[in-house]
Amino acid sequence: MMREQLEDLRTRVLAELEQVDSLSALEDLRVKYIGKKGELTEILKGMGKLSPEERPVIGQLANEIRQKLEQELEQKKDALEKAQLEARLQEETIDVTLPGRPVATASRHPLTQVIEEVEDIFIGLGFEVAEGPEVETDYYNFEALNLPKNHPARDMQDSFYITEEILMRTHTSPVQARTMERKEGKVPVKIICPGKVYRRDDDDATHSHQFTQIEGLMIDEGIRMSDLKGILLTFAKEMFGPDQKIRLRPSFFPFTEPSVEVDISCVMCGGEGCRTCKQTGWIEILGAGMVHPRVLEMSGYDPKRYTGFAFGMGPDRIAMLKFGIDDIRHFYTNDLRFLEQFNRL
Ligand code: FA5
Repeated sequence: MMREQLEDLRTRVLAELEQVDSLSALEDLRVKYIGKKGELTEILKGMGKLSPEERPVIGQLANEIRQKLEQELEQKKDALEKAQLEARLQEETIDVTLPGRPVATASRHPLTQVIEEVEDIFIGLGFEVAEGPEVETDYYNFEALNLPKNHPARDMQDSFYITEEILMRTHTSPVQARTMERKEGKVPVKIICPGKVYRRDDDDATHSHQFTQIEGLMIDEGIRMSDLKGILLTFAKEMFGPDQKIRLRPSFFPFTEPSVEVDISCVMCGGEGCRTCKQTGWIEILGAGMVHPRVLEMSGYDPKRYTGFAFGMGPDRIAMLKFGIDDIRHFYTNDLRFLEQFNRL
């Protein structure tokens, strides 16, 4: 009786196993028939009723059947797992002949490119790069540069004030005073300082309320105006080409005496006269001069012993000339169509 039950169980399990097509169905089958509470266990509960002669025979048969079924189930499991892996590999096959998706790469902003080019030229001439804060005190932005409170020349550079004494710097010149203080009267001082500056200017094609400047400062014994001219001419030739000329026009800055505006021969027409240079053949690129004795004195340098020159240029305008850009606002509106033209891969 029990023998038939066991053999019937084996036949059924083997037949059902044929139909199983998933790992979860296989597990269900295992639990149902040979699991702890499965049908085999149920049948074996009847062992107690068997005669002592029958018991070992049936016991052995039950073990054989269990082993056989476990083996069959294991084999089926391997087969199913293999098939599943195959299917997955098939599904996830990569077609290496498909064109790749382009990787979006960032590039350096055109202004950064120009600033770095200017830095490289001056580093080649022995200058060091210095930096200073964009949120500046009235003292460094104006007073230490010989622009006392209520001085009319302050009108040339209206700013954004945070408090009465703290403002967004209007030029990079405060770094001059900061550097001289840091150097504690030692020479030589030879720095250039690039950075952002802010002015309450009306925005138009050539003016922005936030723009960049690069300050230059050189102090030592015996520095003369001809040194300034030589350095700036070298810079202009390096930046715009060997035929560049420069022109110095008298001007006024409270922190330099004498002061000049420096023009380069027009890079568009070579000095012939065109729209860009308003038919003059010249384009203004920076302000400069010999450091005012009072500025030297305020920052701890003896003006009887030391002299120096300083200049401040606008890289925005230089970049406009270099790349032929007609509106300064393009630099600050973050339009990728504009910026991507300056990718250097
Ligand atoms: C100054 O800012 C002086 N600190 C420069 C200087 C330094 C003179 C050291 C002497 C010694 P100015 O205001 O001219 O000077 O500005 C210098 C340059 O900044 C200009 O030639 C121009 O290229 C640029 N610039 C000025 N205002 C703007 C603006 N609103 N938008 C874009 N560029 C500007």
